[in-house]
Amino acid sequence: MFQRAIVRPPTGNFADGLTTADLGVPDFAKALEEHSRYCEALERCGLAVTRLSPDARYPDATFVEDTAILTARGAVLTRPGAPEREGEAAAIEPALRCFFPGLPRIEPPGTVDGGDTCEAGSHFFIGISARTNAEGARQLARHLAAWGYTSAEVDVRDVPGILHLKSGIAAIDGKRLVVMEALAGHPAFRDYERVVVAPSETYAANCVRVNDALLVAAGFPKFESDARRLGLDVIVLDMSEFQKMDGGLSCLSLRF
Ligand code: CIR
Repeated sequence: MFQRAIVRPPTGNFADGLTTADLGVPDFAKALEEHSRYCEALERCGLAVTRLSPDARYPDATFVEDTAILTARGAVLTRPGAPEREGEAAAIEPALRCFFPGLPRIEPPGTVDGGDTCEAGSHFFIGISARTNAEGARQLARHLAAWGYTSAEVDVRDVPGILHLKSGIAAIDGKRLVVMEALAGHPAFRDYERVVVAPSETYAANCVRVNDALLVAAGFPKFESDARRLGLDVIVLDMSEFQKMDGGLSCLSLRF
């Protein structure tokens, strides 16, 4: 069960962040509104939400998930792979140390974005992407192994349309995954029950299990109807402004 989440509302220069989506310029007021609904949803799931101050030095800093990997047994500070975002890890470190005093970090030349890790029970999938390199993945796997977690790498560099591994998969629990169609046949996922997300709805694959609920993005009717059969409380959230900046539901919080 998650008890807490850390979030950082978007800053006024949020639109200056990195993006490959061709969906237009995000509306800041609407992004704030969507972020606040997102925090309310986490609270509805029973989490105490720590809201950090917006950080204008880093337009992408609202995507806090990329700065750390938090587990029930320990946490790792990442080294985000985009040079523009590297400083975000140091910016969030003091807040994380309040909860995780022992906080090893990914060291150069390793890079890891939190969006490339997916925890399914006591197993982690670690994506190799444009942001997470092989050295970063190895360092992370070593930390996880020391805490008794197994892990497997999944190379997503040739999978079109996704930034991070978790742009294309989500864990419902230790046995069930949500997987975009292009990754559904990957050998790493062979032993899991899979809810396959149609190519027209790939963005919906980035859903988030929070205690008894599943947070899903609005606007993806087929996936939403599949999600409603999973036996969870489905909470639908408008993510339009974050999608314009390549961000999804998981990126907006660190849950622990
Ligand atoms: C970036 O390109 O880094 C941000 N604009 C979006 C990061 C999304 N993070 C995530 O999926 N974990």
